Amino acid sequence: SEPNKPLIALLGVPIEIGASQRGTLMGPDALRTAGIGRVLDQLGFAVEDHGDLEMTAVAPSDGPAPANAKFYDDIKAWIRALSEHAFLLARSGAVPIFMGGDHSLSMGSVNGVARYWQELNRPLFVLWLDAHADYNTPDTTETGNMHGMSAAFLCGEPGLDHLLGDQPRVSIGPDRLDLFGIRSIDPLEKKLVGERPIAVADMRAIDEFGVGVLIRRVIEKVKAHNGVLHVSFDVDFLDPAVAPGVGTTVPGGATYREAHLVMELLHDCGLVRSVDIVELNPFLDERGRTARVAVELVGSLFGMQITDRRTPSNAVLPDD
Ligand code: B3U
Ligand code: MN
Ligand code: MN
Repeated sequence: SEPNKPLIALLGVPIEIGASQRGTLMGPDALRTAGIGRVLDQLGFAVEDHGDLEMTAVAPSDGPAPANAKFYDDIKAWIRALSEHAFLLARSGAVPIFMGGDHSLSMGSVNGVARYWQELNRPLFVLWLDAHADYNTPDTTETGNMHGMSAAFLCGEPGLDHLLGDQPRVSIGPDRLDLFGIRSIDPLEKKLVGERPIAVADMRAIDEFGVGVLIRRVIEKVKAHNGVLHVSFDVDFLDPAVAPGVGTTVPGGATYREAHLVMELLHDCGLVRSVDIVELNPFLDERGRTARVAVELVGSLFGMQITDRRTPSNAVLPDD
């Protein structure tokens, strides 16, 4: 790769067993077909596609599988491999983009990058763009699907304690998690989120204040702590009319324009160091629409602009 270009590392994580519906294993290839590499290349990045993470190893049975966590042993094998890979990609100086695959993969991607940033003494913040809170534990879940547990696991909630085996578990504090766009939450999950210092921008807040104000609030918090940001983008954050290719669509999601503004503001802040794109299910998509929208949003997240001038803003302009 060319030394003077910033580096983006793409890694496919074709995992589908954390979700209720099959098909997210096709997500990485759909994103490639929709041109994720080409878009980033055109934006001036050196793009390395590391292919798909392969899962051939049989999961070691170290410790009993918790009740209410479906496919625990297989997901455990994925998460361990991915966490190590994510750590190495972050250490390589690249901005990794983890292409899912269902949202259980974030247990590995975020743990791995968090391990890297911890070594550098930079706090990692996580922005969870999602219709769901994904804050279930084996004790609170109603489905047993592990894609609904990833945010809770990352905040150190108990119940999946042996998932990483010998690997360091680098929990992010719940005060460093922002749930953004949520509109579906289970009763016990809601109670647990309420007991934690988690920032929540639900759709009610988005309607009242708009995504601009709310995303700037997230960015200011990260800046105030000299932190960096991981964006975990579940495509069901988007309204089903924009993004039908998801197993768990929930009405009333982010519009096309809201989502682009979120990504543009995140780009301008210059603090995003890693990204997940999860839950894209090409089997349920309509003529590639959802994959294409996801790639367009990645474009905005990495600097695509309508004009090459700064957009007038009612807030403080980003530093030069
Ligand atoms: N909260 C439910 C539903 C769900 C969570 N994440 C998705 N669906 N995609 C659960 O299964 O935990
Ligand atoms: Mn999710
Ligand atoms: Mn979701």
